[in-house]
Amino acid sequence: MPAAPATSTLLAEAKERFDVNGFINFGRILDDGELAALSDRVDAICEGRVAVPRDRVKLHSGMEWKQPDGTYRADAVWQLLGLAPHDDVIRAVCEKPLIREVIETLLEGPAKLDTDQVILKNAKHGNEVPWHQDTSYWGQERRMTCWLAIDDATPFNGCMRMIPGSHRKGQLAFTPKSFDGCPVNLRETDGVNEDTQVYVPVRAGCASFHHPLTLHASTKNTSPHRRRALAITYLAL
Ligand SMILES: O=C(O)CCC(=O)C(=O)O
Repeated sequence: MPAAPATSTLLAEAKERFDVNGFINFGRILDDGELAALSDRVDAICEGRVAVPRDRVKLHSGMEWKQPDGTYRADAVWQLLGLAPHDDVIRAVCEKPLIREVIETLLEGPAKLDTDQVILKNAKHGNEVPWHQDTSYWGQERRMTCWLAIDDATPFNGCMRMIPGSHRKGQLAFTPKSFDGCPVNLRETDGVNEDTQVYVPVRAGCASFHHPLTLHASTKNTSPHRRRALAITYLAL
């Protein structure tokens, strides 16, 4: 299925919903061919068939990537960090004009590609991501994230949860927190009330966009279906 053209009406409606909620489920970004190319490239990197700098491939703690027989264990990988400068397929997706157009509409001005990460929740063992605001990692610069699903993301395999309107609360207190299997300390916002949370399922090839102050989280993947997403962040110029 092709991505719909971003008409000015579509973008204006997206901006209106975004300003109220702090996120939008935008719809289709990649056509079927682009999605298949991205999915295959992520598999090829995780399976060691396409080389990228080793320090960009992040592993679950306690798991080895390269096995004694020389093969790679793809499900040891939980994150591919900052691959746009190193991989043409990932870079082409990150620089897709439709993504820039939506982001520049939401930010109300020009922006440049800042970071990219593929976050993998492998079947039955993907990590939990605690409630957080992206500003607790980055500070208050004006950024926008496009969260592009590579597989269908559902409440069963760890889609994002968000708290509508939380982007208007400013920076909230947070605490570093470690999780089983996750080798880095994540930051958890203190005392989040989940009563108004919504699940944000996203079909493969589609994307949500979120404000850096929006409270969001995702649960573990306890399902047999993997959940991979490419989170692309632009910085306002
Ligand atoms: O993919 C996830 O589960 C979390 C992603 C996230 O926190 C983000 O893109 O800011």
